[in-house]
Amino acid sequence: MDITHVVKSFLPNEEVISYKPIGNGHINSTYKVITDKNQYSLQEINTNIFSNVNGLMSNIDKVTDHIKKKAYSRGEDPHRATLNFLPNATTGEMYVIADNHAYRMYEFIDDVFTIETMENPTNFYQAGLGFGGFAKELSDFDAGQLVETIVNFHNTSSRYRDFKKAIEFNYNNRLADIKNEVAFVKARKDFMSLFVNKLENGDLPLRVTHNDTKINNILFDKKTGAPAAVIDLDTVMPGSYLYDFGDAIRSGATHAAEDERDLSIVDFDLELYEQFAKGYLEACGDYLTPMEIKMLPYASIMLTLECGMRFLTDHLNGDTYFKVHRENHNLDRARTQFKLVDEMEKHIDDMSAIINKYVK
Ligand code: ADP
Ligand code: GN1
Ligand code: MG
Repeated sequence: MDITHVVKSFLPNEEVISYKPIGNGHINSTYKVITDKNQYSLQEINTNIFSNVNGLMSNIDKVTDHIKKKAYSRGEDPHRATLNFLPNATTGEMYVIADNHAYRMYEFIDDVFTIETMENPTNFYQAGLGFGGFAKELSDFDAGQLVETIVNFHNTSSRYRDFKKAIEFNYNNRLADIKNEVAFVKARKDFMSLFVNKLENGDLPLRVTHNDTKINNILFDKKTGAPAAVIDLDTVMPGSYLYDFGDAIRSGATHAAEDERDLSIVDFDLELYEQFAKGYLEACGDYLTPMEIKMLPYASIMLTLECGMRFLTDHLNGDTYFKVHRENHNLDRARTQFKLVDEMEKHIDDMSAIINKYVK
């Protein structure tokens, strides 16, 4: 698809030299754009999923502004510390609607790398510093300023209700082949309300969180290996620190890809877990309440179970939410997540011991 005219609507005075799709996100489509003057990311926002583009971009504008001001006051480069979006040249808005799609553009950050599958514990320690740093940066940001871009996003009980509906829907009788996976989820129904209840009764505080801390959503500095910027900010909204900690562990404390078909190589690596926990608590441990700390070991299980259940739900719904690239892709993804949950459950005491080791 030709996106030159979209780029031109943001940058009327620059010539597009080239563009190519980048990243492996399941929701939006991202392109790297090179013009005669600079490099950018152009992103098509999936408006079936993010229906309130105005609210979403207003969230991102406020949050990135907050992070930029802090970076600036520390003498750091605000153009590397977070994403810098371009206003549309015609409308002045931070996005544009073209050909029935919503697009936004932001500066491409140079000399960084991203990681799809974690291999090096040092990188995961740095990711802990990065995501913990993000929590710290936003600890004084008023959650009331943000809209919920996806309602009940990490409400695991509500996700379970969606799963039950998908079982009824049963696209193409897919249920017939996934009895074990369905039973695996159902056996954990009661656990799913653990955080939901505590957030509702005030035992857990509401925070400003990222909510999609997959390890490919952080940029690392090529020269130092240190975290540069946390990206993919569509789901930044009120949430719990437990979500961000848990989702990073889900995606990073394993050597296997999220869609690995050979389950024998899907491992939960405690060494990786420890390195992330160390970095995370070093960065924001002082901001956590005793209840958040107590719940941290359960966070990885909750977020991995929830994600696996969401993949299975989408499989049962006929693959309408996550992008799929092969037959049974969502089912393969669900299976890796359940294998991880199984492994994590066996190591709950080890996870608690690690958290206690790094709590100040
Ligand atoms: P998606 O929704 O497709 O996951 P992301 O915002 O996470 O979109 O971007 C996808 C990938 O593109 C990232 O993992 C990263 O490798 C690269 N990328 C995105 N934005 C930038 C940027 N500003 N600077 C450098 N790389 C980027
Ligand atoms: C989606 O967009 P991406 O790929 O970073 C999803 C996350 C899931 C993740 C699983 C808005 O994230 O919630 O954890 O896939 N994002 C949305 O890989 O649903
Ligand atoms: Mg992403």
